[in-house]
Amino acid sequence: MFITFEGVDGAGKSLQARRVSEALETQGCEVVLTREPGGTKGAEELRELVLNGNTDRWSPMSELLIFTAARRDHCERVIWPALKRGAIVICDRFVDSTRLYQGLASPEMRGIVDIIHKAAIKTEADLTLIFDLDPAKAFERMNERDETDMRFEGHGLEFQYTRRKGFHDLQKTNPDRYILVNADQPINNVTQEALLAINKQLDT
Ligand code: Z5A
Repeated sequence: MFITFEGVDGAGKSLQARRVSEALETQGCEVVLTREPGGTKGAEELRELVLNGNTDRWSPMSELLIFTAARRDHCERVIWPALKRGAIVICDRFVDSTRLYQGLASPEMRGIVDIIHKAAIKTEADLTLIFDLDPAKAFERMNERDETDMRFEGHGLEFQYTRRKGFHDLQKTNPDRYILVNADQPINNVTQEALLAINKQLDT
């Protein structure tokens, strides 16, 4: 089963990905926890390239191609082999982030993201948990920690509201695959809500 965690910056995806993975391992599942951009040596190198530097360092199209190259390597070396042997893969961001970051750069880009994804990757998650939080609250949480990859944070709060709406719209297109998780709760409650959605899917 391929599960992706999505949401605006600072919604709690990475923390919940670790907690949910640990809980599923305790249930006896083999879990591969990974992230994007990254997950392999080459993709982590591309991550450095794309997340650092000035906001205008790459155009949306260049970014899309770098993220896709990183994703292809990640799928070939980690995600596809793990899914083939029956593991649960939990990936902290995947193509829906490309849809909601590079894809929102212009109406034309949104379609191009899907075309490139279909040509180079094809794989979609079986289940996508969208960690839903007011971007202003997420921003407060992020301010409390040390940040090194600042390029995307430079996009500002307004973009985060547009992305949050984009995630809501995506959820409506396929409510069986996309589940909204209320990220505005104590950490344990968020983990329980996420686990409930995953176990429901595992049982079907
Ligand atoms: N990107 C893209 O443009 N296109 C793509 O295709 C892909 C990605 C795949 C990756 O950065 C960037 O790449 C990202 C999109 C872009 N843009 N940014 N920025 P990243 O991996 O470094 O960052 P991120 O994915 O946005 O994750 P994040 O900023 O680390 O946020 P998070 O994982 O959602 O949150 P967290 O680190 O788990 O939690 C944030 C803080 O809140 C932390 O101190 C927690 O302890 C705290 N927290 C978490 N949950 C709670 C609750 N429930 N209550 C209180 N405090 C909490």
